[in-house]
Amino acid sequence: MTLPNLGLLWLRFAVSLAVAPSLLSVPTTEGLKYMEPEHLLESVRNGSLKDGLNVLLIIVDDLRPTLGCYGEDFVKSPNIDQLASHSVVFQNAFAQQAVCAPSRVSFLTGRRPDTTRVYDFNSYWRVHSGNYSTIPQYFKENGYITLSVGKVFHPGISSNHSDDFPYSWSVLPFHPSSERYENSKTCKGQDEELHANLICPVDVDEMPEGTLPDKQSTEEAIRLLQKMKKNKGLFFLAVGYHKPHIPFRYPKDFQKLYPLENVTLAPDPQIPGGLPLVAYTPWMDIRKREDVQALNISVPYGPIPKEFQRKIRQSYFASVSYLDSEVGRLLDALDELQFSNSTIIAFLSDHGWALGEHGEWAKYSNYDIATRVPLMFYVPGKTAPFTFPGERRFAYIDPFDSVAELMVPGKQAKELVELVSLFPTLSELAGLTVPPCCPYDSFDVELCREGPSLARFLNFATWEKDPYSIRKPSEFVAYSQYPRPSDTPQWNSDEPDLKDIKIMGYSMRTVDYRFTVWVTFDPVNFTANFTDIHAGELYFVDCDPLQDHNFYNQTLGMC
Ligand SMILES: [Ca+2]
Repeated sequence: MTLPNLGLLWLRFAVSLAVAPSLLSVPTTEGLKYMEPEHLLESVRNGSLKDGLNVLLIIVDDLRPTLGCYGEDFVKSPNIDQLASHSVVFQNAFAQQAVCAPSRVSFLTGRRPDTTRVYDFNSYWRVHSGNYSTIPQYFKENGYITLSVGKVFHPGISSNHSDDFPYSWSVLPFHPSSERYENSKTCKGQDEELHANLICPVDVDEMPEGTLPDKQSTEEAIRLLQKMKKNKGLFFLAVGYHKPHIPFRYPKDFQKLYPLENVTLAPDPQIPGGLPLVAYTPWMDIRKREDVQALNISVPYGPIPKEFQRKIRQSYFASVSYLDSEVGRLLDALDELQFSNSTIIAFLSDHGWALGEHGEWAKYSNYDIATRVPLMFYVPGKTAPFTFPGERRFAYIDPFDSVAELMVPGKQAKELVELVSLFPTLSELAGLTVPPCCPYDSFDVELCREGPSLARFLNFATWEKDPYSIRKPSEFVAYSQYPRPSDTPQWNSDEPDLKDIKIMGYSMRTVDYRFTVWVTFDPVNFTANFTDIHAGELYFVDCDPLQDHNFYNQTLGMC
C-alpha cells in the first residue's frame, strides 16, 4: 500500500492556520422584535417567490449510523429506513468535529472548525471568527420562510442565545418546554425513588407536563407544516431531535424491542494497547449520572461492568427506535399534507457515539465511531419518482409491528463525504446558486463554502452512463479534528474550553486508512505546530475496520 504525501497536506493546514484574520464588525441583535409568523408569511406570499422545492432538514443529536438502512438489522428504524429507501444514502459521511456545537456551526456555515474557530461551546462565530452566512440564512435571503424546531443550532453562547435569530430564521426558533427536565430527577430507580440517571425509560404520562421534548418538537413541526400548507410560501424547516443524546429518557415501551439477553457487547470493548493516551476520551458526562456513579468506576480507564454495558446499549437502541417513531410521525404528516412531491428531505446527525468500542462511551474523539454519521437526501422526482395522487410515500410504520420488513435501501453512495458539504448540496438541490468556493483566507467573506456539493451523486443517469467519470473513491478524503488540554486524560479532556486547548488532533480518513496526528496548538493565535507532534495514529480500513491496531511509527507487521 502506498500512502500519499501527507506532509504536504499537513503543511497546507499549518499554513492556513497561521493566517490571522481581521475581526469583522460585530453584528448586533439590538432592537430585534418578535415577528408573528402570520405577518412574515403574508409578506412572502405577496412577494415574488419563484417556484421551487421546500426543504425539511432533520438533524439528530449523537446518532451513529446504527440504523436498519445502514445494515444494522437488529435496530428497529422502519421510518428512517423508509425515508432511506427513497433517498440517496451516504455510507461514509463524516462530521468535522465530534461534539455538538463545533459540528453544527461547521456544517450550518459550510466551514471547517479551523475557520469557524468554534472548538468548544463558548464562542459565537459572527463575533469570534467571521460574520459567516448560514444555510437557513441563505435560504431566507432567497425568499424562503425559515423555521427552526428543537436543537438545530446548539443553544447558548455558540448561537448567541438566540439560535442565530434573526439572521437564520424568519420567526423565533421553537424549543420544547419539557426540555428543561432532561437532566432532572425523572428516572424511577429500583428503589422507586426518582433519579437523574443515564438509563431512563419512562412512563410519559408521569413526566412533567406529560410529554417528552422530541414529542413536542414533532407536534410543533407538524403545526408549522399545516400553517405552510395554508400560506403556500416556500419553507425551509429544520427539525432537531434530542435523542439518542444522553440521558436515555424515552418511553419505556421501546425497551421491549431489545430484550437484554439479545443485546451484545461491543466487539472491541478493550482500550487498544497501541492507543496514544491523548486520543482517549474519559467520557466524563456519562460518569456524572447517578446510576453510573453508583457503579464506582475508576477514572479514567475503569471499565463499566458488562451487564451495565448491555443496558446502555439497550437504551441507546431503544432511544433510536423512539426517535424513529417521531421521524415517522413527522414524515407521515408531511406526506399527508401532500408535500412529498415538493420537498427535499435531508437527514443527518451531528456526529457519532461510541457504545463501548475501545472502552469508550461517548463522542469526543477522531475514531470513525465518533465521526461517522448517517446522511441521506430525498429529492422528489430525482431520488424517487413523483407520487400519484392519493399514493402514500411516507405513511407511518409502527416499530412494534413485527411484520414490518426491512426496507430496501435507496441508492448507496460509498464515497467519503463530509458534513461541511451540506450547505452547497442543499443549495444546488433547491436550485439556488451554489455559494462560491472559499478563498484561501475567507475570514472576511460572508458567503462561501469549504466543501463540494454532493448533488452530483444524486444524478443516477450519470452514474449509469459513466460511473468512473465522477467517482474515484481513492481521491476522496474526509477531515475531522479534536482538541485536547493535555497528553493524558483529565477531567476536561472531553470538552476543553478554548483557552485550555494545548493539542489538536487532525485526522484524515481515506478509503484505505485513518491517519491522525496530535500536534501542539496555540488557542490565542489559532496556530498548529506540525513540527511538534505529540502522538500519531494509523489504522488500515480493510484489516482493522474498528481501528484497534495503531500502526503509526511501526515498520513491521502490516496487517
Ligand atoms: Ca451532538
